[in-house]
Amino acid sequence: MRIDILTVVPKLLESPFADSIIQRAQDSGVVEICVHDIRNWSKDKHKKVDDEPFGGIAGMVMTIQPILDAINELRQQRTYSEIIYLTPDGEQLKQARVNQLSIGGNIIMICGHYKGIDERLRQHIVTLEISIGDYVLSGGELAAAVLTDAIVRILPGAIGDEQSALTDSFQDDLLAPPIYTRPANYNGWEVPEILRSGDHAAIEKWMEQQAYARTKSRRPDLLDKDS
Ligand code: 6GU
Repeated sequence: MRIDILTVVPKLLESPFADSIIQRAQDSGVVEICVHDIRNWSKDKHKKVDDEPFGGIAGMVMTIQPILDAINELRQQRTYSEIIYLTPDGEQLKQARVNQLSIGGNIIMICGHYKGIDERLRQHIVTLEISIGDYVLSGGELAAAVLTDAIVRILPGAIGDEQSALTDSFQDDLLAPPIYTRPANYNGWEVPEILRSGDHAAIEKWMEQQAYARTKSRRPDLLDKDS
């Protein structure tokens, strides 16, 4: 899979992909993540990528030309299944959408800045709009990093332990159960006896019960939906 991210602040996206699972996924060829500076496509002599909104509204809007030229150049090189615009008024990101994107094809992400991008790009070019929650960030970059991380970590081969991604919170609309490691007793804080029993069937059942109880108390909304 290839993910191309269009931004006016590429520096913001250097470190999120430069370590750990996401770096390893790139090294092993599971994914190619390319961050592009939208200014490189600007035909303006000062490399401008924004302009004043029509209607006498305050703030600046990202113009069509550099973004569309960047997308068209990328599209000449390969096909893309989604052109995603990261925006607070987009669809709120959930694991189901992440799963779907991870088995789809290549993705372009557009990071908005200032007041956002010209509406006509959203109408004619963007295929999916994503928000990562009901709060406002200063740009779409951190949201693009969140979305990319969530997609890449579940790509086949990204996590060494293939079981691991499937047991995440939210994969089955349940939160993850509590988890412990050595020592079994830390200054009187005990690990639950059952986890040390060696009875794998009983442990499995306990973990399911814990996951359910935790979901019921913390996120009851997850239990009474079928989306
Ligand atoms: Cl995708 N962008 C911005 N600027 N703010 C957000 C967001 C996106 N998702 C939540 N807040």
